[in-house]
Amino acid sequence: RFVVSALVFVISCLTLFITSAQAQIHVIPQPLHLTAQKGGFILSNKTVIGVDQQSETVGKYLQAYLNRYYKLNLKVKVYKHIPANNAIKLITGNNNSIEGAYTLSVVPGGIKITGNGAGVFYGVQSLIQLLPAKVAKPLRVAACKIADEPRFQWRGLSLDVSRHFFTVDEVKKYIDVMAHYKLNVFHWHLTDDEGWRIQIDKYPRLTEVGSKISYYAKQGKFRKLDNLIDDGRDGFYTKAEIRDVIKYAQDRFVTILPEIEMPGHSEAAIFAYPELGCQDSTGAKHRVRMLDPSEDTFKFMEDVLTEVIGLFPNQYIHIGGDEAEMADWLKSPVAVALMKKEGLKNEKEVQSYFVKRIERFLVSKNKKLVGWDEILQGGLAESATVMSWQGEAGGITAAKMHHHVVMTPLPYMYFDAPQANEDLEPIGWNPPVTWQMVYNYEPRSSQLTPAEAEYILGAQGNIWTEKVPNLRHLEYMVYPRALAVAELTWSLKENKNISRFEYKIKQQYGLFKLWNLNARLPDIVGVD
Ligand code: TNX
Repeated sequence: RFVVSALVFVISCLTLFITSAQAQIHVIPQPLHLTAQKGGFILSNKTVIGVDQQSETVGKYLQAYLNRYYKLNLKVKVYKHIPANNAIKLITGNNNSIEGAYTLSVVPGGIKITGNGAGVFYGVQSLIQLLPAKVAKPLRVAACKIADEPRFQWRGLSLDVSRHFFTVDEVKKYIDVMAHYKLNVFHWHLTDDEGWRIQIDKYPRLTEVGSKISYYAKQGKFRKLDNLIDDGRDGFYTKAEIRDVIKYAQDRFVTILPEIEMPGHSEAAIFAYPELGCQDSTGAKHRVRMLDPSEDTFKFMEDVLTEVIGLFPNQYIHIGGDEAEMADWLKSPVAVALMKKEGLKNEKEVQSYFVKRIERFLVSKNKKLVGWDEILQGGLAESATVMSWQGEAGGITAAKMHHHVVMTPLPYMYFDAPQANEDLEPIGWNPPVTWQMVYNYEPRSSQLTPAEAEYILGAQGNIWTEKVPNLRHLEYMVYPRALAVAELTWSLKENKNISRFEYKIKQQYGLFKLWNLNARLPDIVGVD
């Protein structure tokens, strides 16, 4: 009996040892190659962060992170002039040309990260996940080797700041967490019926009036906002604030995709400039959400987009295009005259004309147009990228037409949906979307040939904030589902494993606490 008990004891010790070793080398999203090794590296105030010219910003980012969360004061120095030992070296350049690829090696003597572009930054993100989630002494990082690269170039997350406004600091925290999980496109939904959120110099009423919809609704001067919880939240970003957020995102290798909605979802803009709204033959406003396809509207949109382009350096601009109440145009003399002049057969062709004209304008400014899948109706603009939200059909059609596609289908990628049985969760739109449903989603549909599937740039989680009144609630809705988006867009299909992922998200709670992130706990809690 003694032998048996001794054996059981040895086996449990071994299991404990193996699992605790494993517990420290989990990373979200799952790296391409990850091997645990013996031993570990102890980080202290004597550790030096070694950088080159290109990796200096990332070095300073790591320095600030270690100071903020672990109260460490590390020096950043040029790596060629530092001792071989007790250093974290951030080296620009390796032989993997995929944007974001990196290597990370942790040995008892030190840490080395190599990569091009965002690669060094992503190596640092993996390192951050290897650190203990609590301020501990010694601060030990388990030895390992990682060689990693992303599967998709578009790893997105949206935020609707129209239905409820979110402050610059809140947006920065959102971007911070995205970057921790190697998400790289922040889709900023800046305008909608319930609020215009971006300063435009040429049209000051957009912010003077259009950003205060909740106020006007309370005054009885705007319709009742009964589709919004807490009646919305007013506010807007000045240009200086937008530039600040863009720089902040750039330092974290996050590209911002700004969205300016047209021709529907434009009630706030029309409230500020009523002459842009769709009018019937009596001149009365027929519907308040639709822009008329008038020359004044095109001039307005081109002016607005010119200022937006002046702010955002990235190549893509999102022009909305969803849920336009196109039938309204059939009662508008302006639209009817346009149909006659341009030989447009129906309202869908008017929408197509509208989007194509805006596309030509964006292309003339060296930008690429992104729109929701409704822009397929009536004929797709020549170089448009389609965001497929009403299921996958629009995206599949667009990919077959050799257009780029971002998959954001409602049944898997909508984080305004509750995360489980609706009775137990905060009120949301649509049937529940569990993190498991998100995790199992495959952006490259089997209906596409391998060549067509190449047009799928990636996928994105979307959150609409009609029912999301504040940051705590937002974080609850977005996490952990956004971590599933990170893994399905970054990691190879063959490298996904849902039970390991469940273990990993539980393991992240230490970090969530450290970051003060209000993520939803899955039903089995208890992993530290
Ligand atoms: C549809 S998704 C919309 C949003 C709403 C959302 C609610 C999309 C392109 N348009 O304006 O907020 O449904 O789930």
